[in-house]
Amino acid sequence: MLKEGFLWGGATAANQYEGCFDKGGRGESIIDYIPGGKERMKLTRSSQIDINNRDEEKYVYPNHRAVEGYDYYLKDIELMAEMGFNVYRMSIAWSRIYPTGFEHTANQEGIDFYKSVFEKLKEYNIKPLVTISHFDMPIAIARELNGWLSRETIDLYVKYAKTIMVEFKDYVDMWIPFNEMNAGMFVSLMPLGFDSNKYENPKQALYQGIHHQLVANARVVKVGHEINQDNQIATMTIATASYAFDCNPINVLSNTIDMRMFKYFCADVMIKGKYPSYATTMFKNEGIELAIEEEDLLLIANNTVDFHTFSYYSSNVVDLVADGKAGAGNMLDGKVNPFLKASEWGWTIDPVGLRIVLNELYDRYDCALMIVENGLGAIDEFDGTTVEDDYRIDYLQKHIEQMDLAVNKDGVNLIGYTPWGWIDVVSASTGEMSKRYGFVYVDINDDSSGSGDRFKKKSFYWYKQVIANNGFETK
Ligand code: BGP
Repeated sequence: MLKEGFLWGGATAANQYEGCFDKGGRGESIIDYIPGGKERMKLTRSSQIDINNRDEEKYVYPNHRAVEGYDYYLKDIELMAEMGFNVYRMSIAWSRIYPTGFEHTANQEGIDFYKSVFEKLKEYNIKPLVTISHFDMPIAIARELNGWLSRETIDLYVKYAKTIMVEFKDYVDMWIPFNEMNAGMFVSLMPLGFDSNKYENPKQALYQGIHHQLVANARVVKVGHEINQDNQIATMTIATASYAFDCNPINVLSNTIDMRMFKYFCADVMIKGKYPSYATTMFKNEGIELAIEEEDLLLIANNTVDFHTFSYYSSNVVDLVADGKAGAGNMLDGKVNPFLKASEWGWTIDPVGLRIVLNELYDRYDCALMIVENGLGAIDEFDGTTVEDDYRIDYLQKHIEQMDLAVNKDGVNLIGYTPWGWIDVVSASTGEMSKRYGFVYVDINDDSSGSGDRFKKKSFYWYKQVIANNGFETK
């Protein structure tokens, strides 16, 4: 069982949940130009997304409607309360607050909308954990400044972050400036607001973008602590478990080196307050020259985060020597692990990997940890009233058991758990609705048709019981 006061809840992001992309004075966001469908990542990675035009004949844009959280939130919060949530990880849509990002005054309708979300959460004693930027920059910043490639974006972002931290001071004291900052290393458009492949040195472009985010993160930590000294501000990265395929030292070494840059680099800078030597050495060796101003490093050193949050879905296998079969996962496409099964989308299911990651992170950072995304994307058979999702219960139960072991056998300081898409939302990597994670089924299809009605799945009642018991006994 987990500690008294453990944070139990669920997670969503504005761009995948709210929909209503043209309501409430919201400006257009980068996600409004990214089509849905299995080809989404391929299109994004091969520079085929046009951020100036939509091709509505050829593509669907499922994030426009998403699951209409903008209209349904009051009812949805009641469902969270019924399950016993005491935390809700959500994000604010930047373009609801500053429609283009360049305005000097915030959009009052956007502020009012989130105030009413927070009021409702307060009524049920559900603590908001707010992501400030979750893959949805205003499109005008992407078009005019190339998103995070430009240093000017830092000021626009800090203005936005400051506005919401002041406006929502009475409601929110847990913040995540950036969702999965290390995602930018694999696909730059959504997290960074520009396509790194269009630059002569793509790696240099993306690390420059990440540097600007790291500076912005430090500025938000500074400002956030000034606005409210109780504010707790966190990193958020993808934390996959990663294994060498075998004991061939070449594979072991390659796994260590790959993971250092992917899994740790962003968190190392935000938690330890400096660029690690493995990164600066890699930059030097690969001819990556970043524009870093002197004050940046001081700012980063003096404004480290308060805790570390991460997503965990699957694990990865590194095999440089044998010709292992290719697998899939959250951003990483390693080799297939012969000991593990995978989801319908090929993401390896590895609960023990979660315990490994919890231990690795706690050993490395010695700070409070929170799992802010975890879950199984699966095809649900909806029978008109519910879904018998035993496969989802099985996945979550096994991961919660490993959390328990990490806490009670290994001594990890884990403070909370918010499984991804507690209610079905549009998938980030494929834009599909049919890749469902929720305890609550939403009647919306891949082409955005459907009533939008909500139905409790079997896992809804199961998770309610888990929360009521504060986890379960593990041996
Ligand atoms: C993470 C994102 C989320 C979420 C999740 C599941 O990378 O932070 O936004 O969607 O992955 O991924 P998917 O929706 O592609 O299954």
